[in-house]
Amino acid sequence: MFEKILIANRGEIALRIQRACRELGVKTVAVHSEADADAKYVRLADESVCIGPAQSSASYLNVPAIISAAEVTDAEAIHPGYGFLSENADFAERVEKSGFVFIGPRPETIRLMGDKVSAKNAMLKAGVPVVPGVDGALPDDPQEIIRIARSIGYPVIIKASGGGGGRGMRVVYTEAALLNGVNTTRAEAGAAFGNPTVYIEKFLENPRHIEVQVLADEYRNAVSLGTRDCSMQRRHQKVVEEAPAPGLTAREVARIGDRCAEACRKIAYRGAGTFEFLYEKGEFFFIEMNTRVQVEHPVTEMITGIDIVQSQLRIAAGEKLPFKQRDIQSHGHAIECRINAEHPYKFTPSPGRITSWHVPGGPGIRVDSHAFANYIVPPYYDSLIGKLIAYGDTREQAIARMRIALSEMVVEGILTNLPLHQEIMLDGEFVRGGTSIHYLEQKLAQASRGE
Ligand code: MV4
Repeated sequence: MFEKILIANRGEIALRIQRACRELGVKTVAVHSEADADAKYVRLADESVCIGPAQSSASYLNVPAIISAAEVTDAEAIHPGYGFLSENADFAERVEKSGFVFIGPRPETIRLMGDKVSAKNAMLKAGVPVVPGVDGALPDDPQEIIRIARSIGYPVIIKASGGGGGRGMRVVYTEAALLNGVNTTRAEAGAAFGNPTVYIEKFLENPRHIEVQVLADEYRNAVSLGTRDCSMQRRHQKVVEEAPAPGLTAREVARIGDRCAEACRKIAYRGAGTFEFLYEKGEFFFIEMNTRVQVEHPVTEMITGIDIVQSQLRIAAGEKLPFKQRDIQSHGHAIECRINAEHPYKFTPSPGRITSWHVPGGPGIRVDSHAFANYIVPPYYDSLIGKLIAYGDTREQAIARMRIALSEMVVEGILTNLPLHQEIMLDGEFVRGGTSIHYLEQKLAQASRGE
């Protein structure tokens, strides 16, 4: 195991990674911006280095400053967390070229998955079900484009190969709108990602967003840790996640999980990863792969008992996975509410001083947060101030515990989305389980019309 690693991130995930390090006896170096100098994860780290001013482009995205911090502190490896540089293949390469271990997949794998056309082709080849379409990038010839869209059938969705996570896509319902749609998406993609390549898929109208967590070591051992349902989202920001995805049969979960694990072996995947699927009418369709630890990883940890962040460190240190697929069992149900510093219904950010902070507890409750009373939520970064996770033997029990936890939680001085979470946990359709990716936006639109 490493003696010391550098954590190239901030907020709750910086603290989460530190906790994994502490348990493994690994020393930690926190890097931070000027705005985060007094943060909890900076105080708790063994060492800390200021890497630049508040804005992320000058600090948490400042590659030379991060590499220098690793050099001066003698760190052996760098954990990128999520967001920031976590899926930047050039960064991973720079880390390795500088003689450090990147705690994540190989740079080539990150690059493969960052390009959505190559990711989809790799998955198709590896036996993972993908959204019906025509594999590969869309050609330039307008007649060809029209022919391809006809063969798929309308509506179709045009996606930028350099996009992902909801950036650079456009739905087209008729042939009349097709070529304009393609040209506009190309132009936007060229400007936003420096890559005008687009591809086209059948547009699934009312799917769920279900993902599969995997772990793979350097020796082509790979396991699936089951599913998560992340359909409760607004504008591509997840609000509530749960594991396992409700309503799926054990056979379905085992089947898709095995496909993902097999794909990991085929592409020699290394580390923790997530296969994102759209799920509609009993079928899974791959859309993207995330090559990092995700915000919602705790729900999978709760139902499998496996520490995903510790696993990342062990894999990066060259250890073999200590379990086979048959050793992995899922028990009970876990739900995560993302607590954001924002207006609960307008969603405008609400940075500032937290004057009062009380977190819930009791059986099955976990709180992952870097916040505390008198902490000042800076205005420069995302609004996530913590995650409330409730575990239960059944989904009903997890929901019941989450309702109680939400009622115990007190955050004063800033606005939070706690009231929205209270409402979701009482929502009849949520309680039933299996709502689509459009459910929350529809519910919010109805509420704002006073229905
Ligand atoms: C789709 C889709 C419907 N059909 N692809 C949005 C994020 C990116 N990861 C892929 N996305 C979608 N791709 C086809 N063929 C609908 C979405 C989508 C979505 C997906 C997951 C979670 C939230 C979403 C919200 C709107 C649209």
